[in-house]
Amino acid sequence: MNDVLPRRAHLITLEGGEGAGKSTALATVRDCLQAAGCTLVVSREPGGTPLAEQLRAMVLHSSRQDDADERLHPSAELLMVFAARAQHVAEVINPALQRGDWVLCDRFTDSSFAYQGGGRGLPVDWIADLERRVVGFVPGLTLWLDVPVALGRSRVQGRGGVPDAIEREHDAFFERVHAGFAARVAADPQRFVRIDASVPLEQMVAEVTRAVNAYLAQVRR
Ligand code: Z5A
Repeated sequence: MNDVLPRRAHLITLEGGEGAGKSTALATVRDCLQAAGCTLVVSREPGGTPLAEQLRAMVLHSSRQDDADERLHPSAELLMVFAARAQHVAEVINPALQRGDWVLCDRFTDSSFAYQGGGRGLPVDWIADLERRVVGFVPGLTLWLDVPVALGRSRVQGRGGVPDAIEREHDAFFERVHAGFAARVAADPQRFVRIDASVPLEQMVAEVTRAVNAYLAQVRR
């Protein structure tokens, strides 16, 4: 499915469940790329442009509580993350790649397969179709920060604040998300590097650094 879409070597994405340590990994990848002299755009999904950030707020802060008058339907959620992505790809990612810059993105299309496909149970072929029509390419490298659901959730529990629409979901949802990521990795093992995110942060940082430097060496060969 994925293998028919071209890769964009200068696009690196980070994926993972809650509490996987994406913030630390993002800073690590950014540092590696900058140390190698790469001109870099750092972005995130959903979001990355003013309009896409508005869509992000609508998706994450919509009421999915049981007592809400109107819930965001899973297919509406999928279309909204892809609407945000369409904007982000057109306004930020494509122009940066065309300039020859690097793009580092905190989450990308794999999150839609994991959350809306795995978590919400929407058909994977819908998502693949949207990916093909709206995006048309896959990253050159995707780091999957793999952490067991219970450990990841325990890390973010003390964070405070009002949980968003996805954070309010139950463990079973996050187990399906995890399985969704694992299926993506299994389907495209050359693009993904699995990072063990259950280890102490310094160890995770070392693993991320190794993976990015190996990738840079391969791309620049
Ligand atoms: N979403 C979607 O549904 N469909 C889509 O297509 C896309 C996204 C693109 C927002 O993403 C939501 O959007 C996300 C999926 C959905 N929902 N969820 N859940 P986000 O990336 O903005 O939100 P997030 O996943 O909740 O990010 P996060 O909580 O910031 O995760 P994190 O970056 O992995 O967590 P962290 O801040 O780096 O770490 C959390 C804490 O754990 C922190 O105190 C760390 O110090 C600690 N930590 C992390 N790693 C370690 C290790 N190794 N040891 C010890 N402590 C650690």
